[in-house]
Amino acid sequence: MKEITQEVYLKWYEDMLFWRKFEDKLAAVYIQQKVRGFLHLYNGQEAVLAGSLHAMELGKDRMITAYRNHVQPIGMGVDPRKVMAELYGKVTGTSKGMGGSMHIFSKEHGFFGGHGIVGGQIPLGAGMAFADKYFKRDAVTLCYMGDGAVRQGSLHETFNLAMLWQLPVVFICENNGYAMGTSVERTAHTTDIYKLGLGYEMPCGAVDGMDPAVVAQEVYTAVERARSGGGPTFLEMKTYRYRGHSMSDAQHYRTKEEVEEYKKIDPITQVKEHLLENGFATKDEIKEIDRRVKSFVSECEKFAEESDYPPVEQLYNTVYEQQDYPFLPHKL
Ligand SMILES: Cc1ncc(C[n+]2csc(CCOP(=O)(O)OP(=O)(O)O)c2C)c(N)n1
Ligand SMILES: [Mg+2]
Repeated sequence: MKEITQEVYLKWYEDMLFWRKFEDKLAAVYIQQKVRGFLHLYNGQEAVLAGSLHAMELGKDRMITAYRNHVQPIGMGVDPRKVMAELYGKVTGTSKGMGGSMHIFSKEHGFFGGHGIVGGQIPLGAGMAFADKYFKRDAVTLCYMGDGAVRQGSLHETFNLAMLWQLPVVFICENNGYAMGTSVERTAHTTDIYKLGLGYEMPCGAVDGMDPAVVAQEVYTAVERARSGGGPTFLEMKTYRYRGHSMSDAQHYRTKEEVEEYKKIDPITQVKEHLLENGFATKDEIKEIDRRVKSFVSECEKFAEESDYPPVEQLYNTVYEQQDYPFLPHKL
């Protein structure tokens, strides 16, 4: 694996802080009703993404995830201003404002969404890996899912075929403890989620998902296994989300104390402490990064605010239409 140097830690700090503040801004503008529909935030889970990105080959490998999907495309190189504009429903967004929060997508950057059907991306991720193997492309797919999604039957169909065909895919469960308001303990006999891989003899294991260095190492091993023809891996990232499931979650299912406990192992704080303790950055240098992050988030907000809504003619551009069917409303 590429060495985890001072530069990597500095990048992790700046990236993770940017993702956190970007989403804090989204929460603020959501309350002002500038962003509408559902909004699921990733706050707390950032180390899973930061570590994974270090283990991947950007420009070649692919990523697919569920609806908690605003910062992953940014990590893969999509312009954050376009992501913010998409959330605002503006024409300058990644899908011309027609996708919104749950459907960020950029084929160019290898980011394949953005899926609102729980577990829907699991077979799709395997399908992407199948295509890469079939066309002999040297790419690996990282397919993310929640602890709730692993209870979908399609996971089992996918795991079976992924092993049978030795597909170049890494399945990553982000176990944040809850599926909406329901804890893993309330719904599952096997609470060690990684063990679901055992039934298929898929290499699997649990990982500290709050430390990007640990994530990077484990994901790298899995990615290299996939790339060298060794087939899939299933990793369970032990992580936590600080905010509710979505913006409309009153969070009656957990205590404030529980959330505070997890904040003690916050990935951004951990990386900041690593930077300071190892003399990789001074307090002033950290302040400078914080300032840069804040200003870039404001720039994204301004870009989204000042962009136009899509023209009304765009409404039907992405809708399937049978040419000889006369009863579409815009044709009446
Ligand atoms: C097939 C399907 N069933 C139910 C829902 C409603 N739903 C949306 S998110 C969610 C919980 C998923 O939890 P998890 O997989 O742990 O992901 P997290 O939100 O924690 O990231 C449910 C049940 C849905 N979107 N799709
Ligand atoms: Mg969950």
